[in-house]
Amino acid sequence: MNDRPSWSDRLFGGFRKTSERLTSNLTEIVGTAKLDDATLDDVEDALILSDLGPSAAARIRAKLAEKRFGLEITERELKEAVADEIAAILRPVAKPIEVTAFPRPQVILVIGVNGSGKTTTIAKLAHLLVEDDYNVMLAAGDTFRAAAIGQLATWADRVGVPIVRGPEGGDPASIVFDAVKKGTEIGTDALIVDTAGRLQNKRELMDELAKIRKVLGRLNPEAPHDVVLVLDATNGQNALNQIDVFKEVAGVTGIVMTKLDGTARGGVLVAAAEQYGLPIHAIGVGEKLDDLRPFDPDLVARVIAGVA
Ligand SMILES: Nc1nc2c(ncn2[C@@H]2O[C@H](COP(=O)(O)OP(=O)(O)OP(=O)(O)O)[C@@H](O)[C@H]2O)c(=O)[nH]1
Ligand SMILES: [Mg+2]
Repeated sequence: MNDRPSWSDRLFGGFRKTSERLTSNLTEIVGTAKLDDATLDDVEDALILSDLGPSAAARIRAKLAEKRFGLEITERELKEAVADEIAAILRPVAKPIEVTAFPRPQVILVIGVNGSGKTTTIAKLAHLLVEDDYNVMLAAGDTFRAAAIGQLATWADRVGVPIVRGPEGGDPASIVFDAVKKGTEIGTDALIVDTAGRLQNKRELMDELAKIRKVLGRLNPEAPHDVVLVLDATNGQNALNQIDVFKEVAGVTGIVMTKLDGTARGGVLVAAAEQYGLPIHAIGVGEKLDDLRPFDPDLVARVIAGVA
């Protein structure tokens, strides 16, 4: 009845581009026997070409040099060693969202540029939390487009969670305020707030978030507890630039990387981990409800290095 590829097949799909490029390059490099400077240069180049970014590449190179310089190394050993170093970068940031807020609800603000996958990710995250027995509520804070409210409402229906919505063009801060009040009344554990993607106007985004924070502060000074940036993994380097901007403008507390299927440039996950060190809560590998999950850093590292 379900002939969709499994979660792990889809995960492999998202890292295929990165992995194929990296492993074919590593395969060419080895055969020169000893791990010397020239070989290390080639390894570093291969890592950069695979979207892992210059700083992760430099770190992995340094670790390989520290542990194995001048030693003979087989292709398999090199790939295993690279996998170990990638895992060391990913492990500290692989942190699922935890619902710990007291008082409830935990307010999770979801931000990102247009089309990065915010609304779909909210639905998937809600589903994940519902499966963990949390009471979840959505708030339609993207009042910019009429269709956005309807889209979130459809998802809320599918997931089976309540939604608080206002009119098109309404004030997102007042919707969030209403949602927190209602959530408090009905015992919501996690309130996930959709927002409009408007990177083109930083000022507007900053003002809107400041207003949401101010209004929330009256109900709960700790809120929003999470400011989750949704990134589209097919955007490569551009996704990293978005971290820079949103970190500064919106005080991002964690990342969800989505569209890690098909044409994704999965290596960017490692680049993001190395350069920013922000928690990466989950990865999305498709448009269905069960397509978002926390990730296993060791498995992802092995997939990227071609030893899974
Ligand atoms: N392949 C793939 N597509 C995805 C994934 N997540 C979201 N999408 C698709 O990406 C498109 C945009 O997703 P939305 O969730 O509407 O993005 P958004 O950030 O809310 O967009 P705006 O509200 O316009 O800012 C939709 O067609 C989604 O189905 C994913 O993990 N994989
Ligand atoms: Mg949306």
